[in-house]
Amino acid sequence: MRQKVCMVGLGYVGFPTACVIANAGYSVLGVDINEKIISNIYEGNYMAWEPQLKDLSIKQIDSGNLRLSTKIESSDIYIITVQTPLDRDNKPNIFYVRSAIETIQPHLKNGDLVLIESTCPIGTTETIAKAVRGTYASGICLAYCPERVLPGNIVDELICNSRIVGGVDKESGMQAANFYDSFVRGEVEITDARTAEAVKLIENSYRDINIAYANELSMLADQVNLNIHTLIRLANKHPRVNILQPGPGVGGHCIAIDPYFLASAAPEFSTLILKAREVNIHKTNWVIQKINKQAQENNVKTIACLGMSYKANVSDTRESSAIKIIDSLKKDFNIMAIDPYVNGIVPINDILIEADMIVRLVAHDIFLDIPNHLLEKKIFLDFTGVLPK
Ligand code: SAJ
Repeated sequence: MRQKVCMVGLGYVGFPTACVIANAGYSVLGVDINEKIISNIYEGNYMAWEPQLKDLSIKQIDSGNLRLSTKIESSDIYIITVQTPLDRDNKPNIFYVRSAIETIQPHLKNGDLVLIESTCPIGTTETIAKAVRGTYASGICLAYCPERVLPGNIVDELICNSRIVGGVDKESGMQAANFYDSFVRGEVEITDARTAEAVKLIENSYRDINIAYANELSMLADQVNLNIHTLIRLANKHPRVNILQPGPGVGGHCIAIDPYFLASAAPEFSTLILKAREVNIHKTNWVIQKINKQAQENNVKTIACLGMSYKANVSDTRESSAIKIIDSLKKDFNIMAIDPYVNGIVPINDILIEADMIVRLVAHDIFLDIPNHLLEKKIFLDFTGVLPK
């Protein structure tokens, strides 16, 4: 008989994962407490920026392999993909993971497999395993299996990326690996749950630290009148140097968040990790100051801000630096914020004509080829790290 999978949380990871698993032949129930998400999925306008996802989801829903509901049903495998936000004091909050576990608990039976994909502080899965096995069936397998997908290319990355599966014991690791092996083409490597939790956090902190270096260099270069694009391009010709691109700050729900999860394990040994966060946050404030200064010196009244999402070619605005910048500029200037992914398609050229100043905050493809005549007699500032044409 086909195995039944219950995907708890249909966010930007849970929904595409549910589709990919359904496509691999499992009978999948996608569950979310937010009815709006479910109706958006049925209407075909959920995560519209992900190539392949719409076709894949329609196919899986039509075939009956993928069903959607606000209620959990008894299954063989449960995958937790709910959000794990930060509290005000930057402490990880795993309320939604705990609550998801509580909701599935009455359905759990010996032999079931529970997989946690949500980003978690080190030790979470072991603590949950003790509670679940102690209260309910001791024969339940549990593993922490972080996702590594890059928004904008999720379906391919879900299938092709390698995976780490961290079992709370040997049997759990084996069961989890067998499951992911059935639909992932990349390598699936078994480790323990705490290591798997930490691996996810060090991957994203690594990227945050590297972006912080690029962001710091961009401010330093500006101070000493050097071109940051030329500097990075030339430095990257060294065979062992690969500096990333500076931007208006780091957004999204992963890289701007996960370093705090990692640092919470041992703050006294997380100096560099937390400093990188500070640098990336400071970069956003630096951009705001830069725009303000230029605008005031040139008596600017209307600024067109290109981009609102947290990165190029997606509509996700979580932790978006562009939004922070726009909100701050709104206090002193007339702001026209344009983002086809976030506030719909607008006649960009008409808007640009009206602006005294144009600020590019997100490198959406559509913003990369602004005709030169629209920029003439305008102040044009670019903070996307994209090389000027
Ligand atoms: N950014 C820069 N300069 C760069 C690269 C990125 O300023 O050179 C900025 C982006 O504009 C954006 C932020 O960093 O604001 C994060 O974007 P991203 O594309 O680096 O990463 P995410 O948050 O979309 O996805 C990351 C990925 N992690 C890594 O690359 C290590 C992804 O593989 C993870 O699955 C995802 O986090 C996650 O869910 O944790």
